[in-house]
Amino acid sequence: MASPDPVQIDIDGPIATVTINRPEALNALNDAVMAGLSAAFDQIGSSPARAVILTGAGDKAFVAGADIKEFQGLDRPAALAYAQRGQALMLKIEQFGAPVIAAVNGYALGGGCELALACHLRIASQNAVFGQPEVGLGVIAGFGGSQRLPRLIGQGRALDLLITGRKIDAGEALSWGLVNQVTTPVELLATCRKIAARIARQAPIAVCNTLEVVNRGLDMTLQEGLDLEAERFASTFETADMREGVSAFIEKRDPAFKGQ
Ligand code: DAK
Repeated sequence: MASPDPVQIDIDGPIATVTINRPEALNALNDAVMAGLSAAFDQIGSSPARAVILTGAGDKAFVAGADIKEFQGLDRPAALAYAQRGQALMLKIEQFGAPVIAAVNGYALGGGCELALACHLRIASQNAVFGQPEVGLGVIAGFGGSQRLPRLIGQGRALDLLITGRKIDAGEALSWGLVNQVTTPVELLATCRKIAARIARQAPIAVCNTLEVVNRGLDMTLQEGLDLEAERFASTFETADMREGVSAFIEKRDPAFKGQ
């Protein structure tokens, strides 16, 4: 019997849902899942989807980390290649042309927390658990956690997770700004769909430019970031969507954006 796809994609109008489907291993990121995720974002990139929801199958885990069983036997060059491959996947998600919402439905540990960090918004269910327990395995975060976590929640809180390996619950994650919102497990996907639908009603080029300016701006001086913002602001004046948005406001109607 063929094994089920490790990553499932469902595209429903403007909203794509990507589900990591390895619940028996708490959706740990093995080779097949990482390749499946990369292919999923390629496929969605050439679809009309305007927002993506990323979640894990089952009710226990978003992703419980990189697959620890695949670490055995890795030597230093192989570990470097492994980290670079994981980092490339996280960058692909972070630089995706439409917002990606992590629907965190349980454990988000190690590479799973890093995957959530690469997404643009994080919505957690009350049973979500976050942590970077790598130091307890004798390794360090290798998929961008040491860089994205301090950028998001500050150096002190990031180091608290990264060097103690302790886990925090959804409430603490919310109070730290690690997640945007907490819901009941039952309401998690519906909440994410509502947010995705709202994003999908906005002008897609403007949303995409905003993601780029915010993400790239974090690595720039203030002046460089302002220059990039001004350039992208000006470029939206060449879009049909900008003319539609302004006309709709003046005519007191909802805009119909085409992504052009
Ligand atoms: N990898 C592989 N299998 C995993 C897994 C993981 N990360 N997490 C869970 N599983 C598997 C378990 O082995 C078990 O499989 P069987 O024994 O049934 O075959 C199944 O999922 C169910 O797990 P448990 O029986 O343990 O379930 P519990 O409810 O009792 O416990 C738990 C849940 C999440 C507390 C526990 O499973 C756990 O502690 N899991 C490991 C969490 C963890 O340490 N995650 C961080 C992984 S390290 C790098 C690149 C990347 C990274 C580091 C370096 N470089 C190359 C430099 C990233 C590292 C990580 O992500």
